[in-house]
Amino acid sequence: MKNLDIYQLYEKLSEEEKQIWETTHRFVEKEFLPQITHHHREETFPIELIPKLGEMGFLGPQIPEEYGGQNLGSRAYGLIMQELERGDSGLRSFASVQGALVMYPIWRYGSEEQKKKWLPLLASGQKIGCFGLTEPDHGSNPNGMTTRAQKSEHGYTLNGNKMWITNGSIADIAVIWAKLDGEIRGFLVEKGTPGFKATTMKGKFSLRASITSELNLSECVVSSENILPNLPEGQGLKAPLSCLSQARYGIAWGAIGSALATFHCALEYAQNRIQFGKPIAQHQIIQARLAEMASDITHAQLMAFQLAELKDKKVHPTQVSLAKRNNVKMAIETARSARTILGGNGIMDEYPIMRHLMNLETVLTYEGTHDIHTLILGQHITGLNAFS
Ligand code: TGC
Ligand code: FAD
Repeated sequence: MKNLDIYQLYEKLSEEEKQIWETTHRFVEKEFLPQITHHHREETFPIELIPKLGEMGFLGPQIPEEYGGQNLGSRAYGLIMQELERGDSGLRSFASVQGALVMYPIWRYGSEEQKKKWLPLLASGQKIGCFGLTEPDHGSNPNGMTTRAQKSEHGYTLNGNKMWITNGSIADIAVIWAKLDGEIRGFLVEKGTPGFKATTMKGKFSLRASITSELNLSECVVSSENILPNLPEGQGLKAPLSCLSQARYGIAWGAIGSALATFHCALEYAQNRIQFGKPIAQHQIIQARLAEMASDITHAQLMAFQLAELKDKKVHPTQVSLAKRNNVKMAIETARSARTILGGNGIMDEYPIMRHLMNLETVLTYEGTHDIHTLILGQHITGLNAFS
């Protein structure tokens, strides 16, 4: 397996972690990469691979075994995300949404019945989930959401619209965040519930191998058993934000995978492409680019390894923001530099670079934009809140 490990960080991995890392890598190489160009061109996701993703243990790996997970440590979880995103950000997104944004809230805030009913099915990939927080008019500021829940005779009636929802139109279950008497609560909305509609969004230049949808809830009635009950009163946005922390952590590792893909592609190309009578890798400016990439990737790896240790003990959301922000920026800059090294060939889908570069424009935006994470850090440093 190609890796970049100048600081010998991966030598710290346990045998189990190494095995998980290598197995994920092999799976992506053999089963996913041969199909990605087709799916990227067609704007489709390889849905037939979903049960396999479950079988391999990529869906909700940190969920306890009694609910179908593997109770893995944070470093093993990170390595899975790294290798999935080395394939494509859309593949990592699928696993992030299923594990961090659907299984995690059900596990953390759901009833025992909800956990027993949904978690094993989601872990095995027999059922697909989505997470509806963002709305057409409320992206960076989800607290302003206008989706409403009202207590009704048969349970709760939901009204509102969600936008940019990964897996929305292929999902069997949607975790919908809505305000009930002014308080943000989570609801499980099953596919086929009258008044619930999911429409696939087409025309994305980024994350093309991932399904993104709009959700419409119009007088949509869910039963009383479909509210996530274990969400302490007054938590407000804290509950959905706690899910985002799980997914942002995965992105911090995933971005390294994307950067490794573009770095190795550029390195191999530079070693073989002859200009002015020698491999371009022998020209100083190309070496400078490769050195910059290697240095930035190493920096990101150090952050991810340290963040994994913190996450297994106690991690603060700001620590997650720092790594998501840094590592995605690192990956997009690495991809841009790699694209330059390939010259004209860099824009062709015969190579993975342009696909990663386009994907990373989304990764830079979702789960909190780069600038929102800058302001989260700014607040931590100055003690002053730029959002209010
Ligand atoms: P604020 O007052 O800062 O926070 C409210 C309460 O929540 C606490 N908190 C968190 N808790 C857990 N995890 C986090 N990450 C947390 N961040 C904040 C906070 O301490 C506070 O608690 P308390 O006890 O003091 O009340 O809330 P705010 O309304 O000012 O919002 C701040 C802001 C802008 C940082 C937040 O709204 C934000 O993060 N916005 C970005 C929105 C976002 O990331 N959306 C993502 C949607 S999902 C998605 O993109 C999925 S992509 C699919 C894929 O991953 O593939
Ligand atoms: P806006 O919030 O309108 O931001 C526009 C610009 O203004 C950005 O540059 C932003 O940084 C800036 N800005 C906003 N507020 C401030 C401020 N206070 N100070 C300075 N600058 C500011 N959401 C889900 O809920 N579930 C999903 O599964 C999901 N999947 C997604 C998949 C894709 C492909 C994409 C593109 C998005 C997805 N999202 C999902 C939504 C994503 O989280 C939002 O796009 C993101 O939070 C930004 O919201 P917005 O697009 O409305 O941009």
